[in-house]
Amino acid sequence: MSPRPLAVVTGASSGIGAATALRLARDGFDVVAAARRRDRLDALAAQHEHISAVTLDVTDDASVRALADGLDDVALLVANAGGAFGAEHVAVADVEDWRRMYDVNVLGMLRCVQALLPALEAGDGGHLVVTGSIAGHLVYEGGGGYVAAKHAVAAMAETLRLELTGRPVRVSEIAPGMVRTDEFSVVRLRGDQAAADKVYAGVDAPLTADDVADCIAWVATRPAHVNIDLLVVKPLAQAAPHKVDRRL
Ligand code: 8X3
Repeated sequence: MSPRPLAVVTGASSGIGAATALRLARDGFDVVAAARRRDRLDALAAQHEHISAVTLDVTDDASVRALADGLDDVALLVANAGGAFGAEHVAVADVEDWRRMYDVNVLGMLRCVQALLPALEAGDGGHLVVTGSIAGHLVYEGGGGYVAAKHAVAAMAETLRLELTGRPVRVSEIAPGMVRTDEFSVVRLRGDQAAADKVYAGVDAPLTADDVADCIAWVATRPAHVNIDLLVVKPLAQAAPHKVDRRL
């Protein structure tokens, strides 16, 4: 029996990352589920024999190097770690929030790509799938640092695709719109659960983490010569970040 291809998923302790790790394991990958919160990763790994947990902080060079050490043939890197901190207008935004968003979303992806690129190129080649956002392609009031960071993620994916031409590494971006997860909006809105609930108020069916995992799995399982550059996915109720059908 041929060995299962290896996938590394960052930000795998919750939401899209956790759903993607589970989906890829079910689809035939060996999955390294990497994130900061070890207890959650262990609970995820307990759900499937082909998921192993690795503690990872994408803002820490040494932590990313430790992840890459010993991984010499990676078929798929899902660079998913990220998040939004704050929803203030640019004029009053907190510089520290912007710094953190840039560090996690942009530099975190950069660190992981640099560390794992040799392993992605090894063997039959590899595939980098980055979790972007519609916020990487459109802007909206209050999007501020998150919009800026996700634009940088989209730009990095496109730049990498150019720079890796001729090398055996596909580069894809998944750009979801409204996804209801336990944490994304609560973290963005500084723990205010009521405000987070309002983001999805009256929306018939926001995307789920499983919906996005389904897109990632599809992109990752096309034939090796097929590169899906960008997959934008939104719920039926959402035409744009601020154009949402709400039945209130
Ligand atoms: C999250 C989508 O619309 O909140 O990545 O920016 S949005």
